[in-house]
Amino acid sequence: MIWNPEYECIDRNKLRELQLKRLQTLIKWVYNEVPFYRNKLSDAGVKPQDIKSLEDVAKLPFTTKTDLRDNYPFGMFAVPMENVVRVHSSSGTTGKPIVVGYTRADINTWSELTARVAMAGGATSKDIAHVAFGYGLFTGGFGMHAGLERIGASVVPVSTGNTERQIMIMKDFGTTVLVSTPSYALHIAEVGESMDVDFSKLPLRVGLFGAERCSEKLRKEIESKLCISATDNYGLTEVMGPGVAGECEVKNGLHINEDHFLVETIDPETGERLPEGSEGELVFTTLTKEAFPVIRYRTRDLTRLLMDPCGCGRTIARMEKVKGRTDDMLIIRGVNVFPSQIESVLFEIEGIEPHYQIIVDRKGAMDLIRVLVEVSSDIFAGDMKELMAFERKVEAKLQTVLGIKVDVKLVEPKTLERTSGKAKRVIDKRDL
Ligand code: DLL
Repeated sequence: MIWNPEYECIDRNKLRELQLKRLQTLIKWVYNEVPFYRNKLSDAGVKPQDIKSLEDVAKLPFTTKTDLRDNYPFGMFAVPMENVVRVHSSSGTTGKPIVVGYTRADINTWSELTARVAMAGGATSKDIAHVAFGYGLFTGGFGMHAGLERIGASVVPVSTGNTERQIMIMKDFGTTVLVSTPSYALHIAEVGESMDVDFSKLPLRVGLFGAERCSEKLRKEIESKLCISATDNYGLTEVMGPGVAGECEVKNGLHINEDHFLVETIDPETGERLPEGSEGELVFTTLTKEAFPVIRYRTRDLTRLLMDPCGCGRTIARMEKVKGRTDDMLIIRGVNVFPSQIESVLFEIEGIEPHYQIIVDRKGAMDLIRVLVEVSSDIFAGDMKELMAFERKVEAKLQTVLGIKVDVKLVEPKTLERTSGKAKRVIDKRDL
């Protein structure tokens, strides 16, 4: 089902007209209201009246995470605080967090957009939706909550923690939709198994996942363990939170809410705009946000844009699943390694569980990379010689794909840390 066919299935020429009108209004607005943008535009020699076509967006300077940090906490807000009705923030591992604000109209737009992705993923007014994203400064809980409520689902705001209790609630309430990170959904499946819960007997049918990468393989694994159909949802605090893009039931890319966000992909090295279909860094310009608009925000997320029509009838563009982040990339002895490459090798090997951790360290001038990976209890129960042979096999596969030697250590099932939020897959001790 489509929540808002007028916009989700809009004629693309009409969409471009709408985007241009909104972009022009936005640039005038930030030029007048946000000193940071006025200075940036002036430095680039751009005046609001220079934006005559959508392509002119390329004349605008990029905004980066550092810009947002430098203006911590409220320096980039485009409205007075009295018009801000909500504040969220992204945690970030180092330095100050990013703080974003929403006006009443922004909150209204946000729930419209999370309503769209929730419905695209299969949720309806008849559902009982269990939201296991954190409610707090993180945008996941409140963001998805509002959209689900808007479509008329019965929302259960469970938030994070106490997995056994969450499973009890799911059983007792007859939950039909689970909203969480994919890694937490997997953890729910695991804990459920240990509690002898038969998910095929529960009414649970849909998973709305997001906030971290979920490979096709992992999706299938969760779908089969929880007996559901799962979709991938993408968003980021700086641009809004969840609701930026989400998969429909065709599951061939995430539909971007283009009437509210102008999307581009760029070469992360040169900043050049890439043609449609080339893989690059996603860049967003918000077209309707009032309190915290961003102009050409560099997400550091890598993917490609798909413009061809989708079987679901939506005309808005899609992005492929995020492949990784530019700042995810590890440089190990001069070789570029993406954690997603390691994951895809591991997940192809029979007997490996979808739980791993990559540890990078340095000994003298030498980078060392070690992958801890859980294996099925059958394999772990085997004799030492077999285990070591299995380790060597995984190491050889990784070396073929990555071109460097990786040290693999198999660990017992359920020993790596589980999280109710985003999984932490990489520990880079070289930064400490
Ligand atoms: O994760 C917002 C969100 C909440 C999206 C709930 C979907 C569902 P941040 O905490 O600011 O916001 O993190 C944003 O997480 O730049 C990506 O690197 C990553 N990310 C988010 N969704 C996906 C996804 C929320 N579906 C950062 N696939 C982004 C891969 C994702 N990465």
